[in-house]
Amino acid sequence: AKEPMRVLVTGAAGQIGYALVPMIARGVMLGADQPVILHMLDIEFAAEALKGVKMELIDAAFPLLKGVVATTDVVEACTGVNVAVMVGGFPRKEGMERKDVMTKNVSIYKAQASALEAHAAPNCKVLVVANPANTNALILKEFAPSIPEKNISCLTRLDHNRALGQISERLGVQVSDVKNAIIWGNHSSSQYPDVNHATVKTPSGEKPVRELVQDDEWLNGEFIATVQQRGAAIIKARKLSSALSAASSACDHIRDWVLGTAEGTFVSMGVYSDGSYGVPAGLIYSFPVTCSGGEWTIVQGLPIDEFSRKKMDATAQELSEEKALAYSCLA
Ligand code: NAX
Repeated sequence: AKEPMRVLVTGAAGQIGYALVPMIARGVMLGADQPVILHMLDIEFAAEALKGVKMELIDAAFPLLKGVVATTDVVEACTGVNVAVMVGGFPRKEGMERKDVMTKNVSIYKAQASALEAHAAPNCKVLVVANPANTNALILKEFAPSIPEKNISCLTRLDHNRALGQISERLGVQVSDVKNAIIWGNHSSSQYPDVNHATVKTPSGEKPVRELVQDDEWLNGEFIATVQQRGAAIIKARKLSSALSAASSACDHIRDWVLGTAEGTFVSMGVYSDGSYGVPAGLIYSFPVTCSGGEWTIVQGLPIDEFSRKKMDATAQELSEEKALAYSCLA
């Protein structure tokens, strides 16, 4: 039998946490043969609710779940973890300045970076979900210099999955037959959902999405806007932000990272830019990646047209500005 893996979920008493922890305990994230020990962190304000989540995890009698740590102590939460999913953060409330929200999150991610660096298992893989996800991940990277940069990522898989979902709805095909969409850049409305390399499995082989949709105006307009604005549309409908889809996508992100992507398939991950595709190095930017042996690699050599170039640069520009803002909040 495999040794249990320790998985940290911060903000575990929140909405996404509530959807995510049972998925992890069922093996959706790390596989049906992988026992897990859940580490759940939240703040004092949510400590009672967190206890309730722990009670439910016990009540669900998950066969793979070998232990639950529910705590408000960041050191206890981070100790020995192999995977860290950072969902906790300070949300933007109505009337709040961007800078004030950034200041709160910078201080949270700086402190949690230090705790992970000092106490997590060697080679711990980190996924930041909490917004601003790319910049929180960058702060975490900067303040945990001994964690290799290849181990720090942010979630854009939800946006990626949204793009696959929109194509599947439009064409009336199974979403599992659609692949290789790309989310470039920031997990924000400046992201660029790109289907220039996306394909659909058909009885006569794989066909490019553009060839099947035959409507470039829709693909270059409404499709992009729908994916960019999907989070807001969910809030409007549910009066709450995306939770089950975020949790499921976080599992997809970690599963593919740890267990590998299928041959010929790439996925989107926010990772530390090495300058690929002319994206400034030193940003956490969403790229197309393949994963193997527990490591991601940016897909190289995809042709980029002028339309894409502009959109990729615009979202990089926004990330550079966010980075500058984050640094100004450190002072
Ligand atoms: P909730 O407000 O329901 O939950 C957040 C939880 O984090 C709360 O229980 C809160 O007490 C806790 N928390 C706050 N500060 C903390 C700290 N310092 N340490 C530990 N826990 C702390 O939000 P929820 O809907 O679960 O969303 C969580 C985050 O995910 C938000 O930042 C949200 O913007 C972000 N999202 C990111 C997505 C992505 O694709 N990257 C999509 C979904 C979501 O919007």
